[in-house]
Formats: sequence, C-alpha cells, structure tokens
Amino acid sequence: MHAAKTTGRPKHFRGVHYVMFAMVLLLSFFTTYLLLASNRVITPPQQPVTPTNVVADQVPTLSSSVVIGGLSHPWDVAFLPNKTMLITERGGAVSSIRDGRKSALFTPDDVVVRGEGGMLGLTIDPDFAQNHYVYTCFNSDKSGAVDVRVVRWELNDDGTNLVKRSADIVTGIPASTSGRHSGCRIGFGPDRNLWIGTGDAANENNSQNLQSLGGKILRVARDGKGVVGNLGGTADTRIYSYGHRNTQGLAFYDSARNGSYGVNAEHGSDRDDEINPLTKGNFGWAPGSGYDESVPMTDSSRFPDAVKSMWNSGNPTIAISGSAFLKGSQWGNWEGRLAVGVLKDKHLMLLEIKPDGSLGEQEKLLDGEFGRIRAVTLGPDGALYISTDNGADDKIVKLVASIQ
Ligand SMILES: [Ca+2]
Repeated sequence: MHAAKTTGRPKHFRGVHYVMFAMVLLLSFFTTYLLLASNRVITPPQQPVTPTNVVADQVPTLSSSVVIGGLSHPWDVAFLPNKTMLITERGGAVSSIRDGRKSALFTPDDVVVRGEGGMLGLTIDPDFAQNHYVYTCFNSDKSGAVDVRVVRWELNDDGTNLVKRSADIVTGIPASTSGRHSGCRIGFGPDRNLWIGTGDAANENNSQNLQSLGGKILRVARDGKGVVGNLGGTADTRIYSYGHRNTQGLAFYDSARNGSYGVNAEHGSDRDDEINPLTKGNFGWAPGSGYDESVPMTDSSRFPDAVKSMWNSGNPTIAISGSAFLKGSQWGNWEGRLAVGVLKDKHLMLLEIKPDGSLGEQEKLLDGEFGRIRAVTLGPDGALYISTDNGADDKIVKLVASIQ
C-alpha cells in the first residue's frame, strides 16, 4: 500500500526530518535577508520615473472676445447646423448673429415681458436640416390669461428668415402676474426628446401638483406630446420630474448615465441653489401656505424619497443659470466639466461631475469680469459662449480654451 510507505517510518526519524527542514528554512531566510540587505547598500538610488502614458496637468488658458454688445438681457444662445448663432432677448426678439451683426428673425406679438418673464429659452431641432424647426419658451397672452408656452417655429433653409409659427406645442405652463419664477429653459437631450425646465410661478400648489406643468421637468416629442418613460401614474403624461422651484439651466450627457440624462440648475429660495440629476422623481420643493419659502429646497422630512441634489450652494444662494458640459480636448483637464453661469455672484462656475454622479473639483472663473452670466452654450467650434445679463449693453462673449 502506498500509504504505508510514507507513514510507516518511526516517529523519531520524522522528528529529525522536521528539525533539518526547519534549519534549512531558517538558513534560506537568513541568506535571502543578507542578499536583500547587501542589495540595498549597493543599488544606486533610483531616478524618478516619468510614465509615458500619463499627461501632465493640463489646465487650459482661456481667451475671451466680445461677439456682439448692445443687447438687452440676452437669455439664450443656440447654433444652427450651419453654425449661425441665434439668440433670444427677454424683451421678445429672436435674432441671428452673423459677423458681429444682429438681424431680427421674429418677435411674437403675444409675448408678455414682465419681471423675470418674457422671451426665454431657445433650442434648435436636432433634425433642423430636414424640418427647419427652432423652439422658444416665453410668457404669452395668446389665450387671454398669461401662460408660459413652448412654440415651434419654422425657418427657411439657411435660417435667415421666419417661414411661420408652426405650432404652440406646450401651452398652459403657469405664469405669475409679476413674471416671477417663469423658468424656462429648453433643450433636446441625447434621447432626442425636448426637455423643458419650468418655474413654479411663485404659487405654493404647483410644484407638487402632478396635473400642473409648473415646477416641473417636462419631456416631450417635437409635437409637444409626452413620451413613454415619463413619470407615469396619475401625472400629466408630459411630466418627467416634479418638486422643482425654478429651473434655469439644463445640460445633457452624450448618453444616459445610471438613469440620468444630464443635470438641471435650479434657483433656491434664500438658500440652496441646486444642481440636480435629470432622473424621475420628486425633488422635494413644497412651499407652505401663502408661498411660505422658509422650507428646505429638498424637504426630506416631508418627502423621505425626495431626490437629493448633486450640488447645492448652501446659504446664501448665488443664482445659477445656463449650463453646459465642456467637450473637446482643447479643454484639457476641464473636458467633461459642467460650466454654469452665475447671476448674483457674477462668475462662471466649473464643476467636475464624476461618472458615478459625485462631485470633484469646483472652480470660479471670470470672477466679476463680465457681471451677471445668464446663458452658457457650447458652440459647434468647441468654444463656450456666454451671455451677460446686466441690463445695459449686454454682450455675448466667446471663451476659447487652449492647451499650452
Ligand atoms: Ca430639491
């Protein structure tokens, strides 16, 4: 039997064997130690290694130039496929900018300009080349009482003229008589749907009311109809998320990440401006009776499931506005960061948002340089275009990034 051969030795023989084995082992350790010790002495100090696959810190240099001045509250900036810039001004006009000159495209005769209200968000259809559609969001008295509505406009081929008011695709977004909390930012997401960030019209019932379009993120097709995958249940089919106060910025990822299509930027009351993920759910704004704003921007005690913000200003607010993700290698380390216009605190905020949605670095650019910053749009040339909102001689400013 094989087992007998190995286990049949006398016990004392096995004991000697173990002692010898232990001695050999100790000797090996000792020799190894000596070798290592002598190595430490004779090896010259190592030179620092520069890995070839890691680039140095690349913070871009920014240069700014004024594209056009003499504007009045330019609220949004968008680009046609032929790279023509279109802008809205809160006073009602939609214009194109070519070679530093402004040409009026149209001013709707039903636009109601009051306080924060007027001609607001602007966006271009991703299929503009085929359908020539652009969209604006504004306060309107077309149906008698003032509402906020999204209107689709048809331009000619090269976007130099209005063909017609194609359709009022979303109407009845509530508006206050003062124009307070009118929203309204619009943009097409990576899902090719139109997203609309609305204000609560400073009415305490709107943001939590799933039949009201106020204090919401809406998601619709280009005809204004709600799309599959919105909030659902008893909610209006156009509602994607609710419990918002006054959305002023929308920025999109190239594709959805963990159920979020991007972010919205929202004005807080006396505290907590918020950057929120574009996910479904309740974002927790519910002012008390008489529009009592002494409640948290995300009231987790009343709404335990409220979606928490990704970033908030704390106290005081800074009044965040238009937002865009930086794209292109010219932005160096800042590629992928969220650029956010800041009105009250007069700067451009840069936020690093990591793939899991957590925050990284935060920086303050153009501090006080241009005053209040309203629109923030990445141009087709990879430059960032911002609008000032100072109320006199407002400008569109182009920011070009370069790596030295
Ligand atoms: Ca919130």
